[in-house]
Amino acid sequence: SLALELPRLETALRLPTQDERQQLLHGLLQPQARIDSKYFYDDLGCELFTNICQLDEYYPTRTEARIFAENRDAIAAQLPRNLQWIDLGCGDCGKTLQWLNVLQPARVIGVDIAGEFLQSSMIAVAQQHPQLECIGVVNDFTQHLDLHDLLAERPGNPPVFFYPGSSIGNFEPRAAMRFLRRIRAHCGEHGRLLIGADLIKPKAILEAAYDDARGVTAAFNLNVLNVVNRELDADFQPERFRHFAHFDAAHRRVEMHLVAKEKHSVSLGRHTRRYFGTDEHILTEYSHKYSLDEFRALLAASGLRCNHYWTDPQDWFGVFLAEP
Ligand code: AVJ
Repeated sequence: SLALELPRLETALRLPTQDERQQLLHGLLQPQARIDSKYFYDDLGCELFTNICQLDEYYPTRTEARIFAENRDAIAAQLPRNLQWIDLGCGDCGKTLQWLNVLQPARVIGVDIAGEFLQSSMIAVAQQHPQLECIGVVNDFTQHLDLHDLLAERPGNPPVFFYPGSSIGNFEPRAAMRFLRRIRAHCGEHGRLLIGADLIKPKAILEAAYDDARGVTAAFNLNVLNVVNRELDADFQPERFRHFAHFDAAHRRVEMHLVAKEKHSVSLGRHTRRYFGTDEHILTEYSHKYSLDEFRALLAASGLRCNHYWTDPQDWFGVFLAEP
């Protein structure tokens, strides 16, 4: 007869606004059209991403999971006691759940852009850990990470930011630095960042991970057009585009694009129309890859010292623990 207290959900930190619709439209009207990767994650997109994580070709999730599983105690030993655990982009909180028993945090804050998905995730965490304070924050933290007030409620509990999965790769290196500096600004003296980054490896392995045989990644990429249709009242027809992924060695990133199969035009709401020529690309995602040294240099340039890191036997993925 445990009455479940609903987890606190902070939605004050904004849902799509006029401003963001403007940005989305602006990106689509550039000579090189682009859609920010954050638009992938509607309900269907979250589900497709969960499926991607289970694909044979998509090595990052299982490689990182193995690094965590094999080093959990060693990593935990480096973290402060009575911490506040902040999961950035928590999704279903599956990764966080695996840390709770060993860390026994004072509270868990899940941050995600997908609001309803977040609420059910936080409820699930609260059900499994009735003593734990669980807070969901609906926020596009890539644009405005500001958890200062929330963290200040517990001045005695140092924040540990958990940013797994190599989502940092979505940022271009300079933007990644700005974002890491914002995290650093939340850390205080005892705060930490536990972050996963995908590492440079042969092109064929990278490209297969973003263009799987079953077409799940293609469906994930094309689904962003349905999101844009709803967001802008646009009329993209996903079947007129095809999925394309390639590794750009010069920029050290996998790029995902949607390529127009034929010349056609798309309405982007009431007063705007964009023409796409045959083979014209819409850029939908960058996924930057680093060497171990490059990623530690990025952390250092962001004011974060990395004294410990862990990897797999092939050096395919890195987990880094950083502190101000
Ligand atoms: C969630 C950003 C880490 O870049 O690998 C997976 C997203 N895109 N397959 C990645 C993604 C295509 C993923 N991140």
